[in-house]
Amino acid sequence: MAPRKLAAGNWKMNGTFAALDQIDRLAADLPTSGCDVLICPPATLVHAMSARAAGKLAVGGQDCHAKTSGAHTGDIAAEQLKDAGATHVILGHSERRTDHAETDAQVAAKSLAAYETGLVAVICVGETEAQRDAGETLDVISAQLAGSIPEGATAANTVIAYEPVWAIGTGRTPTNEQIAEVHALMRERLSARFPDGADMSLLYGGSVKPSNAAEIFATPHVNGALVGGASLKAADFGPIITAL
Ligand code: G2H
Repeated sequence: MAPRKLAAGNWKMNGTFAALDQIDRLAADLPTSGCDVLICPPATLVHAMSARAAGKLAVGGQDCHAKTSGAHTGDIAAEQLKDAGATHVILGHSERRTDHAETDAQVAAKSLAAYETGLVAVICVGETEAQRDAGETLDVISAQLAGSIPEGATAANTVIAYEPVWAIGTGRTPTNEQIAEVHALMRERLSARFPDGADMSLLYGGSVKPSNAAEIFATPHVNGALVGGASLKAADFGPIITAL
């Protein structure tokens, strides 16, 4: 099995019910090219979006707790996301790692909770600008992969997103050579550790937009994108999906 192509949108803390109009516009124009399309809205919109998307695209959460229930004010369980219609959940996004001090071990525990619930974990890794400048990128990515992906990961339950922290929401993107270097490392590490690691989908994320999507998608081992700002409007996300 070859890695599946995936165009994933991460709405972050953006969007109210009115934004679901974008889903209607996007769904009306989706290519039938065989790539999967996923949108991860704020938790408040997961249920309504999945009803509105009605099998045309997948809907996911942006985080889940490692536990199934309990006294965890403000958190959400994988089962609750699934109950609302989610099929995926983003885990270990750099904004979670920075704003909520999430560690690799916590990301791995959350990923296990996703697997046990039947959600696909979209596990994010990425270096800071200081780490890249210090020549530590490949070591950082290797350590994050080792620590954030639990045993039991398969090509069916796991997608990996490489998101350089310095490229997120900045309009800056790595060169194709830099993306290729990291994606080749990820493919090598995943293939060495998991029986079907060669088939796991690998996404690039960080300032993907219609004007750079095709070039990024032409990079070896890039099977799609995790798109933030440009996923909020169908007029931007649509061409990115088409480029894949
Ligand atoms: C990186 C990305 C989506 P943006 O966080 O995960 O956001 O495309 O806005 O850089």
